Amino acid sequence: ATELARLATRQADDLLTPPAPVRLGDVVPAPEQVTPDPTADFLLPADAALRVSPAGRDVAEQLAGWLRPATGYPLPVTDTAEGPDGLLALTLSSASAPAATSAPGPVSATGATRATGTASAPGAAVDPGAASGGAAAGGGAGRPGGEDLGDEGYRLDVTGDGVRIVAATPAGLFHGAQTLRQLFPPAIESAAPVAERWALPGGTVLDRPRFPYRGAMLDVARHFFSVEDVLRVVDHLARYKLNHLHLHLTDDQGWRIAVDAWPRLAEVGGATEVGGGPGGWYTKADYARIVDHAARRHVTVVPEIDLPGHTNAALVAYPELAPGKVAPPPYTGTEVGFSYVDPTDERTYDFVADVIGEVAALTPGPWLHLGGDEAFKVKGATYTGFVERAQRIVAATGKTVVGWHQLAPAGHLDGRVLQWWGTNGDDPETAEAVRRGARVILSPGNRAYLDMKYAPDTPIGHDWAGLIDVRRAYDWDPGTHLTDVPADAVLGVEAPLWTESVTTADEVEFMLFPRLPALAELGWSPRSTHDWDAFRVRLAGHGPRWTTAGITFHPSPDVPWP
Ligand code: TNX
Repeated sequence: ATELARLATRQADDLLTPPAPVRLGDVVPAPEQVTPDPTADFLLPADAALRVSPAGRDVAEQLAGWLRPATGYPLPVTDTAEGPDGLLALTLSSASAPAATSAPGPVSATGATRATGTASAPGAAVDPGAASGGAAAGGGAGRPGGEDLGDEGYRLDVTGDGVRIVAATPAGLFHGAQTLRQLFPPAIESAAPVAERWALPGGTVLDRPRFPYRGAMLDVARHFFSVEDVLRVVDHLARYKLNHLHLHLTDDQGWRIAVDAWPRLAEVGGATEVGGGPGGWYTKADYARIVDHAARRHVTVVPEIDLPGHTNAALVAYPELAPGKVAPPPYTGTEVGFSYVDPTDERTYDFVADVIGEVAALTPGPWLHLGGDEAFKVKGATYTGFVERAQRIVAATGKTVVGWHQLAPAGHLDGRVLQWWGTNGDDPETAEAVRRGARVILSPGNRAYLDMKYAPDTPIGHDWAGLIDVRRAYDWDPGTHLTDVPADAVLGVEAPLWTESVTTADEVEFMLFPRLPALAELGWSPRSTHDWDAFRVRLAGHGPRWTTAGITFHPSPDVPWP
């Protein structure tokens, strides 16, 4: 009789238990496949532990780190070898690994590995030339339960008995852990313990990215941002499964990275910024901190050295690089297109080789960005000749060239990537470069530019490419945006934040949120999930998370915030 009574109370409890407040389908970016099971909600108990296979340990530690402050639970992380599955199990399954990238290690930008036959720098073993953008990256050998999770995908199961994340790689586990984080009530973002039912919605999420390259750019040249500010931006990218941070390290107003062979670049060229502020620059140790923090979050740093234009700060430091060999005055305004390094002097190519060599050595990722934009005073064959030499210098370091789409007319080089920032998708020059083998990253100025104002009254930002509120940032398709550029030539998307008018970390966040999650969804989610009406509602649920986390955002009228 007591046993019966106990069962009856338990059933009554189950009936009275409110469902988890977040629905399984509320995730941003939208997962490939969501199968809710409302009978299988899970309530995190105070004594829950995370069980993880050794290669997933770091991801489990990060997940526990996100959950401990608000829950106040200890959430110990233990090895799967030490006992049965815990309530939160993170498992790397080599059976779900893509053909060649099952080994844990630096996140690959592409998901495919092949022998290049050319000398590769350590850490550049993954050949971006093998990427097949568009389609889910990764060869796909094993398929547990018919699933090919690729090198960034994961499967998340929430049942009444616990939570399980399975992936083929630490990157996949990490993305799964970010999804799980979003399924907790928004109070999970609190830095201090909160009394809350930590309920998760039951069901299964099966998820993989649409494009292998999903990124944002931070211009640290127009205004300098501290290492701490940059690390915070990395964390924001990682929340939304973006996997590249492009750092615009050099421009007219400042040179931000130490170069041993040319020390005045940073010491002199780094001392200015837009508006006359103090500027600043990263030591190699500073830069390594950014790269390491990003790598732990499965974000690859893409350094940009902008050449041959946007170089006034370098010319101030080394007049020998300037046409006419006369140092220009330091520049703290916001015009573009007036400066360039002397393309007719061999010394310039020594400079390029030294800088590119040192920056490549700081870069575990496969990419090196050469800029190439708005070099209005270096024209025709002089421009393409300079770019072709610079491209070869990059290739000699084992890195793959990325550049703004102005690089298009220069000779093709294996694997090179053009970052398209135009505002009219009819661009025959870029389409022709693609026919010769180039791939593209899409950053349309009138869709993806995070320095554009949201509305006429936005206090900072530009409007030369138009106003971009959330709907405009969301409603386009990277796969079909450029005329005569097929989806399989699209490596991915990137949202650049130029900082002529952006001076503080709060202002960076204000310009990122909520447009960055919109771009993240374009890069990650299958096109079949694209739906503005559904997206704006899902996005709305993130407002309270940002508020709780202390993230500044633009309360866009496009979004029905709660
Ligand atoms: C154009 S986009 C630039 C930048 C400016 C930006 C301002 C591109 C490759 N070059 O130098 O900061 O416009 O929106």
